[in-house]
Amino acid sequence: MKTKAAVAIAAGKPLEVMEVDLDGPRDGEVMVEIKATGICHTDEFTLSGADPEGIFPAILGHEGAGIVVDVGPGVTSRKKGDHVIPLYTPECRQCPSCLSRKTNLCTAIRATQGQGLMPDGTSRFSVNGEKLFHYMGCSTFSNFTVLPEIAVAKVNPDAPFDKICYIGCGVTTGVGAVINTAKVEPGATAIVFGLGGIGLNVIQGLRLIGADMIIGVDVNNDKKAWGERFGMTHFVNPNEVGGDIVQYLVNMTKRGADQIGGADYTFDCTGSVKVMRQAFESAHRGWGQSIIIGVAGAGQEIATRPFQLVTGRVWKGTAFGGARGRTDVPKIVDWYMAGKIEIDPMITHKLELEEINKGFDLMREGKSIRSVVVY
Ligand code: NAD
Ligand code: AHE
Ligand code: ZN
Repeated sequence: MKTKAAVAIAAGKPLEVMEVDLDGPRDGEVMVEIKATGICHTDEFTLSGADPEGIFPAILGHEGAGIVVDVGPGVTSRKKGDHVIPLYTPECRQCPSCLSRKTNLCTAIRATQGQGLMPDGTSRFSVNGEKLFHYMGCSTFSNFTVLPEIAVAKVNPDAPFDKICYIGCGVTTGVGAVINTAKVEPGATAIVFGLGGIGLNVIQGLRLIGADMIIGVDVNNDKKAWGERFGMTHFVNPNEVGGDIVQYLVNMTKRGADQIGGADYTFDCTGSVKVMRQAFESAHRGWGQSIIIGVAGAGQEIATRPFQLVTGRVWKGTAFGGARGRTDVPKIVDWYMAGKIEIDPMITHKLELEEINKGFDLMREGKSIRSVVVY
């Protein structure tokens, strides 16, 4: 069949909206009509050429919601008409990682997914006979896409697609980093570096869990009001502190008789390795945990003095907020429907597919929290 898609022809080039060919679902696969998709910074990361797994021409997008319109042979867990969210972190419940109960990083299809292919090693997308690659197993910048059934979460059919698409990455990543990865406890102190589409969801996750002091750090002063809107208690612009940002934050978080500063939990939501170090070193001596959420480009490395770890700080990372997609994503949709978490105010722009490059520009300029393309 034919479908409309925004194609990433090459790194650093604007997406091109065109009609492409899409083959039907094969064994264990479903076809989904994508109704809405968010634009995440990771799409920009890959489009920029910084992603070592970046492969072109490809159909990007990994933050979608839609309806199952066709199922391939052998599909048992999904049916036509199901409302679903595609999962770039699938949940097969059978691989050693799923069975370990220690991680959400299902390995069932990770190898082919990273090569831009379906699990059988082929692509369902082409244009004029030329293969187009899938992206993160999702390719939500296409009106119709094909996914393995283990990579779709079935969700409440009353939930609006143009909001819950954000649960396909940003919301789950931010809230999940707090709940699943850091396991923040009520009364904790936390510092969130980068108040974009991910950082604001970390902040609302911290509010949900009952953290006391929630410090937001961003180089863009417009983000102060955004952070406060979702529960941030203090804002710091590192360019305005007139000294070392780590020392400044450590002083801000001093408490107790020994007056040792540092936060119980810190989160990098920028993708800058320099900021990752600042976040780590702002964690409390003895127990502070720092969670890396941001994704950094090929060749970039993190550094710190080993002393920082010797003295009890813990450096962790998280993908998709540690969420097990088929199990956890429907619950997060229900939390949204019950008013426990907010999404609507973070969706600052709604676009048509033809305007998708404007969505990338708004993100690069720091003018959007989330742009959502509605098909
Ligand atoms: P975004 O562009 O919406 O937000 C980034 C924010 O960081 C902006 O507000 C920007 O002003 C701020 N910032 C930039 N440099 C800074 C600095 N030096 N100090 C403080 N703040 C700074 O991006 P996003 O969609 O929120 O994504 C954030 C990062 O998370 C990206 O690297 C993205 O690829 C990554 N990400 C990771 C996962 C995961 O599963 N680990 C999931 C989604 C996104
Ligand atoms: N391809 C990149 C890695 C990018 C990355 O870490 N992606 C996150 C999700 S970001 C969503 O916006 C992720 O899920 N990582 C786990 C995984 O298996 O990819 C690179 O650096 O090679
Ligand atoms: Zn994302």
